[in-house]
This record gives sequence, C-alpha cells and structure tokens, in this order.
Amino acid sequence: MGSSLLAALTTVVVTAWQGIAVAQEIKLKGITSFTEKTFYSRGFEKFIDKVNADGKGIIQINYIGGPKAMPPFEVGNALKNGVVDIANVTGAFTTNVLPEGDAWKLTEKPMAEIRKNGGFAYMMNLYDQKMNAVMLARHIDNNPFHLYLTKPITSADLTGLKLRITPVYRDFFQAQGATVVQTAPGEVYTALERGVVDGYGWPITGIFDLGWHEKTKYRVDPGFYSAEVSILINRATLAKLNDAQKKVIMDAAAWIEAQAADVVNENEADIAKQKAAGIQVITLGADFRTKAYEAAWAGVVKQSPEHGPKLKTFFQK
Ligand code: 173
Repeated sequence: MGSSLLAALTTVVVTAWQGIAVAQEIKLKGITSFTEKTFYSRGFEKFIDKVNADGKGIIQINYIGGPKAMPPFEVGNALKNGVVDIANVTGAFTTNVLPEGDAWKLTEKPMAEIRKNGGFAYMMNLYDQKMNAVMLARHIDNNPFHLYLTKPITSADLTGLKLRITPVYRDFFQAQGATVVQTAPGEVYTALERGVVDGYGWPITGIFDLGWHEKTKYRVDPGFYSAEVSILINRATLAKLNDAQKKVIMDAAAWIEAQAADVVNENEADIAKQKAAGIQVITLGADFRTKAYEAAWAGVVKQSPEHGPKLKTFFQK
C-alpha cells in the first residue's frame, strides 16, 4: 500500500471515529433567570454539576449564565423557540408565553402529591402546548413570599404605597390599594435607592444576595404563597436524547426536586439573618394571607377561565 493511500485511509478512519465520539456527547445550552450563584440559581447549578459529572462523554450542560446573558422575562420565549435547551425560571417570568405558569405559587400540597393527583400532568399539557417545554424539577417550594418596606404600615391597607412587583404579587398588592411597578430582580436595588418604590415583593430568602437588606426597614408577616423555581427543558431537545442521556437528566432532576423540602431550613436561616440586620417585623392578622390567596386565584381564573378553576382543584388544600 502506498504511503499516501495509507494516510488517506487513516484520515477517513480518524474522521469517522471523531464523528461517532461527537454524536455520542450532546451539549445543551443552559440559562438561569436569577443572578448566577445567588439563592434561586443554586439548585440549578447543583443540577448542572451533577449532570456534567454523571454525563461525562454522553451529555453536558454548557451554563451560559444569568440575567447578564438574557433578561429574565425573555427566558420563556427563548426556551419555546429552542434558543436555549434548558432553563432555570419561575412561572411569573414566563407569563408572556404561559399565563397559567404563575399559578404554581398557589400550590398548598407537596409536588409529590401534585404529580399524583393529575395536577402536574394538567400543567405539563399547558407547558407542552404554549412553551414547547417540559418541567423537569421544581427545586424551590415551601418558601413564602413577603412584602418588604422602607416605611411602616399599620394595617393591610397599602393605599399610597408604590411597590415593586412581578406577576406574583400584582393582583394582591393592587387589591390592597397599592400602586405597582414591575421590575426584574436586578433593578430592585436601584429602585429602592432612588426612592422610586416604597417596598417590594420577594420570598423570605435571598434579600442579602443583591444587597437589598441595606435599603429594607420592615418585613410584613405573615408570608403568603409558595415560591416556585423550576428547571425546564425544550421539548425537541428532550426528544432527541437517547435513553442513557435521558437517564442522566431525569435522575439529576428527581435528586434536586427532592431537596425542595430542605428549603424550610434556608427560610429559618434568613429570618434570623434579617433580624440580625435590624429589619423589623410588622405582623398583620392571618386575613392578610387569606386575602393574598383570594386575590391571586381571582386573577388566575380571570386570566384563564378555562384552566384556572381546574388548577384550583389540583393545587388548593
Ligand atoms: O419577585 C420576583 O422576582 C419573583 O417573582 C420571584 C419568584 C420566585 C422566586 C423568587 C422571586
């Protein structure tokens, strides 16, 4: 055999071998709608680390990053269009493609139960139809939202206050008389600093991540709802995975969703941290929480007369 023929054959064999290797490892693009390495991105980052460890040679996630790479309210569309494969996001950020997603905050049962009672399948049908997406894991649950303020209140009447919101808090705060302004989390600090808002809605955890404690004087109790942050995957991306690749993803998803129960420990830690930071607690009656649920369900049903009442039967206690 001539040496040039041998060289040509070698090239063919090596190229074919590389082709197989490339086909075996799939690389997914991952994005988070919360700042990297902050509380609400952490579960996703743990998930990615596990996938990349367990999936060596077969599946890897390329972590693009957070809001610097993509504004939070655009993540739903990016996932729907396959611009990203996998996303860490909450339903309140994706209402532009799936209004019903914000209803996750109203679950009063554990996800394991909602996966059994038909509620999960019902929602997955909506995610499939409207976002081309599948929910892999809800890693944040058991994590109430609160109203944080720079000035005190003495009752549930929020008239005269200008509050930073997302869809999570809109119906409730408006029903209590507040003026609302929607911003991404990344704009909260500046809005507080400039006095553009008198307070903001946010869960019990995470106000230290972006320095908001420096501008926060009061937290209003009781909290209300249960924050939802989930890992979603584009439907076409999931469909092209082979069984081994799928197993890596599904195992990591089940592993991180099981850890949502531990969020209650983080709640307690941040309550103590807020106290130490001098944030005073304004305690209102239990009807503050009742009103929150009433306003939100009314909003969900108004927004989606077809699906809202069904979701209520699955999610409510
Ligand atoms: O306040 C928000 O930005 C918001 O809607 C949210 C939802 C889930 C977790 C944290 C924040």
